[in-house]
Amino acid sequence: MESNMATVMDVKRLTEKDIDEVKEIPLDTRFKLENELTPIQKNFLAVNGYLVFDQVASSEEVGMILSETDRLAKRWIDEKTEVINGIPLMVGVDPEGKKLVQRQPFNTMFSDKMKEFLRDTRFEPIRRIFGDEARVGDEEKDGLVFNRYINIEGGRRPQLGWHTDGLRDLFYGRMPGPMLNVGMHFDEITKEDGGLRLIPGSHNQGFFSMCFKKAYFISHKEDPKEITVETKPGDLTIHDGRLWHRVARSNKTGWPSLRRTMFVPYLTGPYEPKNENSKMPFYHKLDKLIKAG
Ligand SMILES: O=C(O)CCC(=O)C(=O)O
Ligand SMILES: [Fe+2]
Repeated sequence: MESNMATVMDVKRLTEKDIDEVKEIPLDTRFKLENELTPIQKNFLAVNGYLVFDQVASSEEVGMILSETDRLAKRWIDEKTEVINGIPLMVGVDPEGKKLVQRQPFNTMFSDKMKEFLRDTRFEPIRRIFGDEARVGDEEKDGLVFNRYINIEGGRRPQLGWHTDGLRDLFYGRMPGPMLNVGMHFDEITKEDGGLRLIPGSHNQGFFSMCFKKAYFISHKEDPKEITVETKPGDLTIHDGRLWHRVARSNKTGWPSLRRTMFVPYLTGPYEPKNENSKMPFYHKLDKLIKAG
């Protein structure tokens, strides 16, 4: 097996025949997660920059995560917590006017059940995509983040503008380090529900277009090359940290527009854990200034 992420994700490692084979596969394919990623799945990831796996978590596990993340959100609102390990909680309102945590970081550091779930052997093939030295980054960057999007008048976060998750590294003037963002989805989402839009293959770009292709977080414009990722509760998605994506606003309003996801990075390179003394990173200050989403 390949030993590092740069090799696995590099489309240059594929032959023309491999690439032609991938181009035959529909972009909305829902793959099955097994003990090992198949060569086709690895090639699809290298060419397109993402994979969608059909229902990797059971309905009991989906229920457990929703109740654990609700418990944490309630606790943080009751305790008036604003920042966790240097990362701000994003708090908006729900359709009844109550506080709604729309983005909460580091969930597994406060929930043993979620921590155990994240380390289940079924996720090992994803970790091993980059070789045995790769790790789940749930104590680094923003940890395991849980998101709640809702479309209501004056809402804080009905959508999220175009971005790549490697933005943080770009601030330091370097190409982002290898990163795979692994997501779980908790609602039945079709195109009219908004949801994840991504541009297949856009991870295979240079530093320049990663910096300037679109206005980070400000642009919400539909792209002719974008695809919609439709999901069912328990689906797992993975995408390269360099892939351009956004979250579109739902056509519905109020509770029917609720969309919940969670994301955690898988990383290689130096281990950089966060704790309660961690400083707020510059990109989160900027995020507040430009009112991302
Ligand atoms: O909710 C999603 O599907 C994507 C969220 C996202 O792209 C992000 O938080 O960086
Ligand atoms: Fe993202």
